[in-house]
Amino acid sequence: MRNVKIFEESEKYMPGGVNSPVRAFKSVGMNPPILKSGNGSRVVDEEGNEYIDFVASWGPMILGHNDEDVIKAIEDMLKNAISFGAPTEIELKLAKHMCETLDNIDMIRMVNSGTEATMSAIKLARGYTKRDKIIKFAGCYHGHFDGFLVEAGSGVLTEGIPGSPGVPEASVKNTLIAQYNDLESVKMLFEKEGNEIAAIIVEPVAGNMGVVPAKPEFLKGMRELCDKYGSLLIFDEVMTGFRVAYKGAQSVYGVKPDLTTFAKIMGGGLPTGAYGGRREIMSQLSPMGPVYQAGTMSGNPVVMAAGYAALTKLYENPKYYEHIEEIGTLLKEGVEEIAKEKGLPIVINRCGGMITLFFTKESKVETYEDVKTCDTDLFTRYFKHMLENGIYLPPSQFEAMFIGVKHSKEDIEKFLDVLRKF
Ligand code: KE4
Repeated sequence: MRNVKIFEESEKYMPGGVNSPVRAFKSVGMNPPILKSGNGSRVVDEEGNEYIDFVASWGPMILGHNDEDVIKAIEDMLKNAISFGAPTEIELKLAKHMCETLDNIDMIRMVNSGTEATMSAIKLARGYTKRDKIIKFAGCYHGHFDGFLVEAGSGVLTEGIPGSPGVPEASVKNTLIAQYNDLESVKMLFEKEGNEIAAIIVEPVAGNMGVVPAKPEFLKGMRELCDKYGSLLIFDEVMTGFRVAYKGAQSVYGVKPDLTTFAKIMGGGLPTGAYGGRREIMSQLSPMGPVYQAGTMSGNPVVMAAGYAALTKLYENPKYYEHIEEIGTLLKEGVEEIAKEKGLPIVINRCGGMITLFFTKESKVETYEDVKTCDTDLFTRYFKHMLENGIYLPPSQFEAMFIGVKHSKEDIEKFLDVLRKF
């Protein structure tokens, strides 16, 4: 009973026993396994139970746990450096690699989390346009920055919190809410106050209400609105970057954002984030320009070494994405077959290695309204059954599960067998 013993003691010293709310498994009403080790597609808890891991640290571990190249890069860097707070060559190598291998990044700034990336991108957009208002979408989550905690997704949606205490009205009065995949709802806001809108921030494939891919005309239409009103289009690719394709969702849709935010995969499993885009915008950032953003651990050499190892490995092995596409298709088709066979109300949305099984009677899930029709009690029963049978999933209907390079066809067959028993 080590899992319970450890978790109960954790609850004494850390609020909810965790350092990030979704990990507490509150929404599924159970104590979480305490994980001890990971290897490839597997994780093992403190009681020796092994699971096939479809959480992947909420996205970062696309190469699988204990990747030998990432580990070696970290070990080699540690021989010389942990942290200096000074320029290093390794941060240049990662920055240069991202600017050269991604399509719409002239310059990039490293930070320490996805939230830091998105809040900094918003500040930069406001500084560059000299406007205050931003548009975000109900059900999308861009981190815990005050200005975003309005009808957010992920843990805010999972916990059913309308916003969050501690966020003054002043912090959200400049945040306008539109509806995902509903271009009209965006157009209306621009017609009303377009010349005050600094930016739109959007998940080009939503992952935080569960996976809901954008309709192509939705993203294209927002690009045109931003061009018309002089606002910036920010793609939050914290989850989709290096996930739905190496070059992210923007390469899948062929829509060019002005700024892009990254995190998760780009750190190889260590804490990091970044934002980047057109030179004329990025050059507004201190010390080059007047917009101030800073960070003691930004560009940490050990983190940069891990990220550089991960991204170069992904870039040099395009067949990794073919593998993910192949087993992702296997999973989707298998789930649809079982749902039909057993009369299970499931809609499965997938984009690359990002997948969500929605427990809804609807025939499709394309909007936040569709998402809200889900039966979270049925999801909870599914979640518990899968966990008891060695399948480790995100403990929320409003999250994405992830498949990566080290997931095998056998892993997918096991998932489908356990689902069939459910
Ligand atoms: P972090 O600050 O948690 O590194 O990143 C915030 C963030 C920003 N943008 C998108 C699209 C994101 O998905 C996230 C964080 N994702 C959640 C999972 N849906 C992190 C899990 C957690 O909160 O523990």
